[in-house]
Amino acid sequence: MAQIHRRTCHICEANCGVLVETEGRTVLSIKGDPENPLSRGHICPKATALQDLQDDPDRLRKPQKRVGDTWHEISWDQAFQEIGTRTRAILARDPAGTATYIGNPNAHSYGNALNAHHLTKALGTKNQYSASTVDQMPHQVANLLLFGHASMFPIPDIDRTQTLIIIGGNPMASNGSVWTVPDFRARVRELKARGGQLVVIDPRRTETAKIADRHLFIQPTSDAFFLIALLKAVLALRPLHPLADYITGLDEVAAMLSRFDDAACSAATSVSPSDVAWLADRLTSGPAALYGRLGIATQRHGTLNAWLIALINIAAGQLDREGGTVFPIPALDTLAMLPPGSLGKHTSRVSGHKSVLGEFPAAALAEEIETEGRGQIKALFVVAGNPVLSTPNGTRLDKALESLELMVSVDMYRNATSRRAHYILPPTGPLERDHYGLFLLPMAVRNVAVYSPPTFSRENPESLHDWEILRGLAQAISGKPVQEPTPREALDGMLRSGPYKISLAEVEAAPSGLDFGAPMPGVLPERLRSKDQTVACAVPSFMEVLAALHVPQVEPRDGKLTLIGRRHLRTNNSWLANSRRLTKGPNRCTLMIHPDDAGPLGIEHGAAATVRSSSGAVTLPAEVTEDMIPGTVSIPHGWGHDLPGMAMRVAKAHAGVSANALTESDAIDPLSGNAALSGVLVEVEPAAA
Ligand SMILES: Nc1nc2c(c(=O)[nH]1)N[C@H]1C(S)=C(S)[C@@H](COP(=O)(O)OP(=O)(O)OC[C@H]3O[C@@H](n4cnc5c(=O)[nH]c(N)nc54)[C@H](O)[C@@H]3O)O[C@H]1N2
Ligand SMILES: Nc1nc2c(c(=O)[nH]1)N[C@H]1C(S)=C(S)[C@@H](COP(=O)(O)OP(=O)(O)OC[C@H]3O[C@@H](n4cnc5c(=O)[nH]c(N)nc54)[C@H](O)[C@@H]3O)O[C@H]1N2
Ligand code: SF4
Ligand SMILES: [Mo]
Repeated sequence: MAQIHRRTCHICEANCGVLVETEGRTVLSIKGDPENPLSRGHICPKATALQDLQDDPDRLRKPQKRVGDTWHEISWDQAFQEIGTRTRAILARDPAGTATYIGNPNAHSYGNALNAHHLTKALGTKNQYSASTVDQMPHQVANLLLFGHASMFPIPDIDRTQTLIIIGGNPMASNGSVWTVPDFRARVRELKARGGQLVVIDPRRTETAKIADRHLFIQPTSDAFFLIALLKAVLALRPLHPLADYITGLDEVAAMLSRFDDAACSAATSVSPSDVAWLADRLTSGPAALYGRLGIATQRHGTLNAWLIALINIAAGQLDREGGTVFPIPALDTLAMLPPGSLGKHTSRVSGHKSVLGEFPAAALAEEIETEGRGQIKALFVVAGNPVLSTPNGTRLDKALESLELMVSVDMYRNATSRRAHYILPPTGPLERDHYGLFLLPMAVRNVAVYSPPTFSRENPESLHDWEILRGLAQAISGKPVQEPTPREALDGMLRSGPYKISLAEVEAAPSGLDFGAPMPGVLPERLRSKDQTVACAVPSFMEVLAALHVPQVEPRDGKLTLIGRRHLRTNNSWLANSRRLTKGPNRCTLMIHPDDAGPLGIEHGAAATVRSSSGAVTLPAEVTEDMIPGTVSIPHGWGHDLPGMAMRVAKAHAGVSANALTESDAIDPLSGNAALSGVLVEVEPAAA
């Protein structure tokens, strides 16, 4: 008999409600859940990939051990026992010789999020790496130093704003990031229906730019100078605007900005002073929100950009305001659960990077494996990550991984990274586990609580959930079992002590979700976690960087072009590469290039082009398009699935090339350790025949 299960799609941050129709262990269909108060029936094509992932014959179901180039299926007992013994031997020689890399899907699994620390604790390692430093770390550093907690993300109040300005984000493809905003398109339609406007600032005319009222092209990585000009313009419009008494130091920042020349900023960014003035007017004349995302974060000035965006919202009176930017009050409060975040607790061995939120830059992982001496990483545990394809100069990292004495991947595929592992430990299938949007509901456009039980029981009774694997590894290494409530029990406890004092049973009784309404304005004073309960705008470390900043001269680039990335609706980083449904259609791993650049270089639409940087070279088809700003080219990341030893047949047939063969591991935002993925200088030429 067919059955309908209500659950949350955990693939991207949008957390859409889905209806999964099943018969036995067969999925008949996956549709949007119209009763989910957050997503209101919306889904994207990726939801159907849940089924592809669940049924994929290439998905690993048992622990794998590599001996030389040969893979063997082994029992869980053998896997844990051997990993424990080998890790202890390495630790006995050098207690600092191990490391972890925690990938993106950990943010989409509350079981992982609550248990990854058991592994790092058992290893006793300071060598912690994650996808955060190729992603949102700049936002978190700005949150920490402005609001006192790295997880205090202000989000645009899209459902009540009149002007939404997006810089460096493409929610039409990504469905939003550090902003849980399912059904973005419909929300924009509603914004326009009430007379509001969407403005996009991006070096590419993106899918989001195409539904916007205005799109302004901007030179990649020049954002800080645009944001400086915009902050100046906003301050000039509202010189006497009374700020809340807990906001201090904006005048100090304003004084520092006066030395930046508007005309020079405009020349560097390609955004005209009149457009800056128009944006400042929009930001100060009604409910409005400025939102910046990945494009402003993954560059050398990432943290400065995140800070300036917050200051613009503050100066325009749009922080903690209805229709401006707001702070949700989630049913499960991450502010209570997570420490605020620390800076500079540890220093990395090779390049002396300061740790940020207890992590070193993912860009520095390769050098810590390569460089001999005490503290050299000899054992690496990768949990749900694919850093060979997702971190800068992945080719260099790939080589480094080969030299490890022990590498363990907790992953369901033998992919670009896990092929280097000695052990791959696969978790239960995606529909065999429960879900709660622990890290994502706190950034949602409505305060909701929604829990999904597993749709299926474990296909194989011996298989383990990720959290059980993490605890198993911790026990195998430390010799001590982890005695703690299960994630489900912990969830219940956290919900009960949370802002709405509800039990998990009450949440489960509403399978499409409990709705606590739109985020309320005016909550910042009680949410603030800074020591003196103020928002001190003139953050000393940021002011120092600002003081040393100079508007770059626009210089000829010796025929070089600037590389940026992009996302497509039918991918999710690298982890849906083996989905039959999502890989259908035209090749999406192309080099986008403006006709003005393509012409003189002899690059033709559809023909192969070779792109070269100081890290390496790739060859891929050119897509000649006026959607790019001239001088800039774009390659999506998460591709390059034809490496020897991989076992992903669908992915191999649609391999593409890795953008991170071109990015550079020494390009880092010094304030956050985040990789500067945007702005790599490349040479482009027709591929040799
Ligand atoms: N050039 C460039 N590089 C980028 C970006 C960019 O825009 N441009 N974006 C960056 C961003 S934002 C991110 S977040 C990173 C992502 O970086 P990573 O997290 O390192 O890479 P993913 O491609 O997300 O790989 C996720 C891995 O987890 C596995 N996986 C999926 N679900 C599960 C699960 O439930 N359990 C377990 N155990 N494994 C699972 C998948 O098989 C895959 O191997 O990439 C970054 N890299
Ligand atoms: N379909 C799909 N959805 C996803 C993912 C996916 O891979 N596919 N990945 C998920 C993850 S892990 C994340 S973190 C989010 C990211 O979500 P978004 O932040 O929306 O990320 P992108 O779509 O990469 O958009 C970044 C934009 O920045 C622009 N950009 C690049 N360089 C610059 C620059 O220097 N300045 C400015 N102003 N803009 C620049 C790019 O052209 C691009 O339009 O998406 C998530 N959702
Ligand atoms: S938008 Fe994200 S959460 Fe919603 S269906 Fe698509 S992948 Fe799933
Ligand atoms: Mo990400």
